[in-house]
Amino acid sequence: MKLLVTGCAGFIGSNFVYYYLRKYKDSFIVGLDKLTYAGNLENLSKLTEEEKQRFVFIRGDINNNELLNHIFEKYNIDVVVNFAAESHVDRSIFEPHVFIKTNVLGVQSLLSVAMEHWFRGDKWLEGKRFIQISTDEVYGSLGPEGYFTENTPLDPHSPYSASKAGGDLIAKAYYDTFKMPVIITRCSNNYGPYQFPEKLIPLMIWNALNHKELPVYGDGKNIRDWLYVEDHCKAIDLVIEKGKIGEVYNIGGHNERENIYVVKKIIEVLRRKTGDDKINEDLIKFVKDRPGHDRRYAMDPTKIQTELGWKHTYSFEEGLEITIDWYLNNLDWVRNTISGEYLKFYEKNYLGR
Ligand code: NAD
Ligand code: TDX
Repeated sequence: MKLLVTGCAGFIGSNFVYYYLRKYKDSFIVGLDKLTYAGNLENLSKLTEEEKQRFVFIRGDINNNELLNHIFEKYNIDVVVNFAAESHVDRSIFEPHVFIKTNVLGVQSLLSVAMEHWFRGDKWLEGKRFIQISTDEVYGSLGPEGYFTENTPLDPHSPYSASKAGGDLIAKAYYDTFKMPVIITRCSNNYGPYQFPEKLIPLMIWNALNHKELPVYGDGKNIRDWLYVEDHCKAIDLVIEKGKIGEVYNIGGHNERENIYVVKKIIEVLRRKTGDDKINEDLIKFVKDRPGHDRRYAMDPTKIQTELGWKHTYSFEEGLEITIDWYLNNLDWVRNTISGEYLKFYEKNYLGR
């Protein structure tokens, strides 16, 4: 099976490349990534020599149809897994246009090029799949009760979630109109190794280790439904194998936590692991709320559980322990990532190959 994994140098994309190459020894992945500030090839530096034989990296934009055509022609792609996106809500408030460009127009480019190569005569080639990786945020915000199901109407509030909803709708339109083999997955908040330290969990870990303020938006009682990234990768694997085309699958592990709980838990675990008493709750600072801040996300994953047999394996507290250990063991990675040094890794190891 030949996969095109876009956004392969980002957080979830890189975790997925490891997961898939290790599980399927006959698989081959073409990884495409623009290497924005969030894409870091150091994330893939743990591939073994054998795995590197089954992985090709191409630096490029999902909006570049010429490049996409070249990739489809050269590699005879079976499955597209589209992780490439601008992914941070706060950034979308300041520069929405790049979100629309990648998360909406980029999806359309990928769909149209895949269609050009997969639709022959009057039918689709066998076994092709286009997996659009989306998010619970497209459903908007919940009150204290209830869950998002696949039938919950889309009601995005941030430029990020609106752009993801736009990508979903154009992907759905390719199925509705052309019967393209598209599947959309919507996952809740991920956490784990290689997450860029702008997102809540790695940001709090890094700031706490450096005795810097821990900025909690609003009253800290917004709720997110946390999923360890490996559980997300397993779900995508199942969707590729058994998912029904034209369908949407919600992914979440019933791990709802208030933000303030998450921050206090990080402090507790970090202090225990480092023995550093300066890591304490005095570091918490309640700051101005994020504009349009969604109050609560919670996924109903019944469909993927009953139809595809998926189940999450890690509780939030288990996943957080593993994640904190990973960050403690990879402090240089964080330093490189936030200083921009990561591009040197690309220049040294990949340019001119
Ligand atoms: P990330 O920001 O860590 O990685 C995104 C990657 O896409 C980066 O490597 C970046 O360089 C690349 N990229 C950006 N624009 C590109 C373009 N135009 N062409 C090619 N590559 C480009 O994001 P992530 O957290 O790994 O998220 C991956 C996907 O999963 C996104 O589609 C996101 O919407 C979705 N998602 C994320 C979460 C989460 O909690 N992180 C939850 C649900 C869904
Ligand atoms: O400094 C902070 N303080 C704070 O209180 C940051 C960065 C965040 N927060 C809050 C905002 C959210 O309620 O923590 C929660 C989590 O924030 P983020 O890590 O920015 O994630 P979120 O906005 O929930 O979006 C994430 O999950 C869904 C990903 O970034 C998206 O890509 C994904 O689609």
